[in-house]
Amino acid sequence: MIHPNFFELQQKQEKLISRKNIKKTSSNGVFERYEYPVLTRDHVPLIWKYDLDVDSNPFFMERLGINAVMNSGAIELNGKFYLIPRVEGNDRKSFFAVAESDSGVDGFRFWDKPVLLPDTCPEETNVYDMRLTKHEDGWIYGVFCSESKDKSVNDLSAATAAAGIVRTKDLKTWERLDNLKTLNSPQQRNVVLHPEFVDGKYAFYTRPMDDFIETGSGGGIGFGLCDDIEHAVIGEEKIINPRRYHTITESKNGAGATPIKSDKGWIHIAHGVRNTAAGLRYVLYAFMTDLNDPSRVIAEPSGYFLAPLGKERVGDVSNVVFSNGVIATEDGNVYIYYASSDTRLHVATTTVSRLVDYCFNTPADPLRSVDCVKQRIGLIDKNLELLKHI
Ligand code: M1P
Repeated sequence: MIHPNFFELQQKQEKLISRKNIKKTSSNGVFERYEYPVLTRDHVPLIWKYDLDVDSNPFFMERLGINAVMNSGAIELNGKFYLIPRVEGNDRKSFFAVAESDSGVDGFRFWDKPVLLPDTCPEETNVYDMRLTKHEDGWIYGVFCSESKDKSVNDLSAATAAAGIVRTKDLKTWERLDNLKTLNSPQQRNVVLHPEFVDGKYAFYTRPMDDFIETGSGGGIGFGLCDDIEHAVIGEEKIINPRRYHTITESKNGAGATPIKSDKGWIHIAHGVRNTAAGLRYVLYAFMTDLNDPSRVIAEPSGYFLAPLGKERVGDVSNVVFSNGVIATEDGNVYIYYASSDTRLHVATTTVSRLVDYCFNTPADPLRSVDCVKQRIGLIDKNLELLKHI
C-alpha cells in the first residue's frame, strides 16, 4: 500500500511546479530576472527519492535524497523548452535528467526517469554540466564533464576531468562516443561543441587545464578542430579568450552555453572566476566572435554580465553563478538558464538584439583604474552635455 504522506507531498509539489513565474523589472536594461528558480531539488519526482510502500518505508523517509539541481544544458525542440540539468544526489554523485516546459520560464517537469548514460568508461566516477548542441550534421550532441580518480598521485581527492560526448535525436536514446582527446592538455572542463562545421571540421571550445581545479598554464577559453566526432582528437588548441590579470577572469574562465548565432556574430555567455578572501567568485560574462571565423573575438564588454545577487549568493558553493544552457527562439527571444551557488537553477530573459547591442556598445575593459575613470568621465561628460538641453 502507498504511504498516506505521499499524497500530501505530491499535492505540494504539484503546486510548486504549476506556480506561474513572475518577471522582475530589469535593473540594467540588459536582461530580466525572474522571481522563482525554474528548477530546484523540490522539483525532482518523489518516486526518485522515496520508497512509497508503507510496509518497507513506514516513516516515509527519503531513501535516495537529492542535494541540488543546477547547471543545465538547454534546447528548444518543436516549440518546447528542454533542460538537462546536473542533478546531484545526497551521495555527491551527479547525473542528467530531462525536464520540459511550454513557456521556458515556469512549469518545468522532469520526465519519469533520469538519463542512464551508456556505461563505456569504467573509471568514470561523476558526470556533470552538459552542453547541448543542435549540430548542422543533424544530431543533438551533449558534451559534459567526465570525472575520474587520478591514480597517478598519492592524493585521495586528485581527479581528472575530460569531455564526454553523447548524441541523440530525441533526448531519449543516447549514443556515447569516445571522450574528447586534447593532445596538449591533460585535463578539460567546460567544453562546448560549435553548432556548425568550421573549415569542414567539428569545432570545440575548450578549457585546457593542468590540474583538476587550477587551470595552471591553461590560459583561457581555447578553440580546436577535429575531423571525426566519433573519435574526437584535437591537436592545436588556440586560446581565443584569455583570462586576464585583475579582471573577472583572473583565476579562470570557461565557455558556457552553445553560442547563439546573430547576424552580427556568435554571442557567447561564458563564466569568469576570480579569487577573493571569501573564496572563488563565479560570474557570467559575454563576448562575440566572428560569424565566419568563430575563433576570432570581435567584441567583449567590460566586466560581468550577471553576478550572484540576493539569495543567489548562498548555497552549496556560495557566490557562484554558472550557465551552460541558453535558448534563442526564432522570434529573437533569449532564455539564459543559470544556476546559483551550485544549488538551484534560474532563468533570465533578453533578446538577441539586446545582447548584440550589449556586446558592441558596452565599452571594453581598459584594464587600469585610471583608464576606467577616464572612460566613466567620458560617459558623464556626454550626459552632462545632453542634460544641459532639457
Ligand atoms: O563550483 C563552481 C563550478 O565549478 C566548476 O567550474 P570551473 O571548471 O570553471 O571551475 C564546475 O565544476 C561547475 O560545475 C561548478 O558550478
